[in-house]
Amino acid sequence: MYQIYPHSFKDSNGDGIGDLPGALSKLDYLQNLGVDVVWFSPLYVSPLKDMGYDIADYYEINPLYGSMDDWQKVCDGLHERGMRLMMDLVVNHCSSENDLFKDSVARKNGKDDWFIWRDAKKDKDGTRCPPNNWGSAFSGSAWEWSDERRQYYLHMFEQTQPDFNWENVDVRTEVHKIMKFWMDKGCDGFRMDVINMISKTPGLPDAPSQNPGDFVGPGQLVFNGPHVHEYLHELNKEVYAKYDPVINVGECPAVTPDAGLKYVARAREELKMIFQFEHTDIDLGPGGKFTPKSWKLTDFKEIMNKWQHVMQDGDGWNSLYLENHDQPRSISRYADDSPEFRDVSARGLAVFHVSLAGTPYIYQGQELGMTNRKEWPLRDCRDVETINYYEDTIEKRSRKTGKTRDEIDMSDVIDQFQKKSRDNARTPMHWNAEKYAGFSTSEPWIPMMNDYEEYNAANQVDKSGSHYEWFKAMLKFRKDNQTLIYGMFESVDQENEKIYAFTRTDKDRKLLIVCNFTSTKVKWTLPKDLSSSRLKLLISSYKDTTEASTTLSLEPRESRIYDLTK
Ligand code: TEU
Ligand code: CA
Repeated sequence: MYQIYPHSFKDSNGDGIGDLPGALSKLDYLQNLGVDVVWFSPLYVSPLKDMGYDIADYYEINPLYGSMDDWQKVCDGLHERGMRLMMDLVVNHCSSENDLFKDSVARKNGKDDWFIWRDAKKDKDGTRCPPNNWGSAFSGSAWEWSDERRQYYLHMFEQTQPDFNWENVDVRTEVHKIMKFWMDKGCDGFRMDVINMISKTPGLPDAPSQNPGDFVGPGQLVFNGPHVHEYLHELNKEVYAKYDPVINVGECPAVTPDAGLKYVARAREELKMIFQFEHTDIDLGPGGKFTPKSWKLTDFKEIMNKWQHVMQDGDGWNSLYLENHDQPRSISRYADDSPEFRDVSARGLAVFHVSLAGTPYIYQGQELGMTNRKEWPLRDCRDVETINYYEDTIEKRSRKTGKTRDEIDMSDVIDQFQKKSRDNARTPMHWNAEKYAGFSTSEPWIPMMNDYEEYNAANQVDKSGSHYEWFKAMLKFRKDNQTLIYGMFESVDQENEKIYAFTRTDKDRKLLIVCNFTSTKVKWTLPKDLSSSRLKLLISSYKDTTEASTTLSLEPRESRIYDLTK
């Protein structure tokens, strides 16, 4: 799977914003890489408060990206090349500019009950306040007052992203209709945004809170709610089951492996895959993603290995992602983006990524070895989550200390933006070494990385030893070695803090994958139960290794695959 973030992929008309004709011109690039399915982040009409995850019209393409005709050309172009198209479906919420919401505000056209409306509460002084203490994912209360309707509506994300009331069967029927509309045109399935948030805890009770008066994330009060499986089973029956074959993946923050399996276990007929968040929440600090938390390799292994086991034991299937449009770049987060180790990190991670059980998802630029930007001063930030967090934090600090904005030290926050901001993934794709990296002929909507002259597609496609060619080779290796697709996963030496090793076994072969997750050389001795096997080296992310003994000397960030059978 390959994810395109349309705003930043390829601009065709020089307005600094990626678009569908741009994407159309790059389909050969994707086919050549070995991609089977392309997932587009939202393309629909949107005011772009949350970059298209706020949909104003589910049945039209955003004119910034082109026309329905352009969409059809991309869809057909993918099919002609043997690839499929996965759209992004954002139906936990829409944009407040959507007519569905406007009608609901006005209590018109039977839409009264399509969103989650509640009367105000009154505090001690009789001042109007929100119905509960839930905080939105993008700072502040999760409730917004409508003067017109004289009620609050729930928005788990930005205030212009009202949550649908899925308990209303008309809402669910409308979602089915939207899906069929696109699938009838040739779309092959959907990545379903925060789909485990569609059923909220009845009564919408307050979340437990240390500081009364603060807004707090409601956690399990909004995730994996009492009706979520019923709604997804119904959706499967009404839509997916009528089209064959289909693809889908549900985005599910805050799921444990056991809860996650319930969405994808084959017999339950809900979804094919989910995106879980445990490995991306690994560095989530006590105050949320912009507060730091250190982690050890064994923490990472524990998470990844748990998911591997739960899915294979429970007849489910994993999605495998290390980065996406919401996450920092994987080299910067899980490996080492310093000049010396960046390239070996990219190569080593690619081997790791394709060797786990599940479907690998590549995010645009990952195949070129793109990293986080080195700094994100506030003026460069574009993401609503990032900007709101800054404003919320500076305001809280100012209230607490009585200092003015200029006097407040925000360097810790700016430092965290460099590590975690979603803008890291959203810098324009690097196509060549020309100005604006061949992404556009005019200044892009978001600052470029400054390393594009070296890290770009023109430098890499068909250039032996490049990241693109390495990724391509790894995807091919995976397809040529079915053991990596269907083989059973087993962890090896799980307590090791430097080496991530595991085996994949089917009836014909046993493969051993060994990844050095440090930037130093590491010697690793095979555990006893494996040491009697004969090792045949199949892959090393370094050029000249031939080593095949029971004690291995791994180079910094090196990954290898051995055949243990022959
Ligand atoms: O993301 C859901 C989600 O959990 C993220 O918002 C997460 O809280 C945040 O990105 C962590 O930094 C999906 C989309 O992928 C995201 O782009 C949207 O902003 C969000 O839903 C709302 O639609
Ligand atoms: Ca454009």
